[in-house]
Amino acid sequence: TCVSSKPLVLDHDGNYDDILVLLALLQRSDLDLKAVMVTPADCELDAAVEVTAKVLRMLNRSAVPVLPGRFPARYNEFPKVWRELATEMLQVADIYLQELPPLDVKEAAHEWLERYLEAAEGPTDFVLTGPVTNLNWALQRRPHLASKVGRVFWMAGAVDVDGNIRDSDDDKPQDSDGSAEWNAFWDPEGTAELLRLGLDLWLVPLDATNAVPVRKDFIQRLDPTKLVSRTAQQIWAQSKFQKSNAVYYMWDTLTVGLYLQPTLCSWETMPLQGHASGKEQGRISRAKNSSSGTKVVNVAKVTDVPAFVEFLLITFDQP
Ligand code: AGV
Ligand code: CA
Repeated sequence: TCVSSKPLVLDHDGNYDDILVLLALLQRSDLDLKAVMVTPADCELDAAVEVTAKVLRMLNRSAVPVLPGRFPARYNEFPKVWRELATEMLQVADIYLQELPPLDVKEAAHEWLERYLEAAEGPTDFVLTGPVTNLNWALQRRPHLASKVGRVFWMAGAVDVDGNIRDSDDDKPQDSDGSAEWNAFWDPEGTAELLRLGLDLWLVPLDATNAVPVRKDFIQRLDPTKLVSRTAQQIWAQSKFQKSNAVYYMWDTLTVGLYLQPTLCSWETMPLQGHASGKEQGRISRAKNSSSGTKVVNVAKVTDVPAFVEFLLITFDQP
């Protein structure tokens, strides 16, 4: 680890694009990945933890701790068919072939995080590609730890566009008006609380990710002679979404791309609020002004899609 490398924590929730985010971050020698937290939201936790540990093993980074999130869904469970996708990824050849000693994790993600931030000297960046429950828990309990938090890139919300919780076949989210995005919807109270903290928050909502559906030509351009590109290609090749009409977006991969290169899109700075309950629970919307306890956030708007796709391919192709 070189002196100038940036400390970073990833908190993901085990879906296809979450694992692609992990692959992308591990390609960067300028980052010091301190830990990977896995939130039990859009995944089966054990499978997602195992995929994470095997990817770290594959890229010779077994020393990076993998911490399971121990807060279950309070109200809004993700659809089962989506949560099963982490198990599918365990079948991907390059991941499957990794031998792992039995995972023996004693510490929960939120406990590790509190301990880590207490001990940290400088600020740590966060890339969050699932709900924000762990980070919010630590900061609600120990508000002074906010000074240890650097830039926070979070895939969540639908500010000026429709939400996506109705995209599931389940008719379960009935008590919702459909305005929320899933990562925010899973923990509406945590979402509302986090937005009030005034962090250096860079939000990547559906407003931006709607422009980046996963396309076949992108999958075909991944170079099968390079380990990480091949693994990414295998993940897409065996995925269920390829066989259905469902649209899968580069939600989380856009978020990591913008973390690594913020100039790939335009940003608008605005006061935002989260809706903690009722039909709008999980919704993230523009607030009238920043005086009513709402804080200003950088929100991703319009991405240079070809430049982003190039960037992602180059990142995955690094030897
Ligand atoms: O709402 C987007 C978030 C992202 O973090 N996740 C998937 C990404 O990892 C939830 C989600 C929305 N639609 C989905 C999702 C779908 N069709 N399949 C799986 N997950
Ligand atoms: Ca995710």
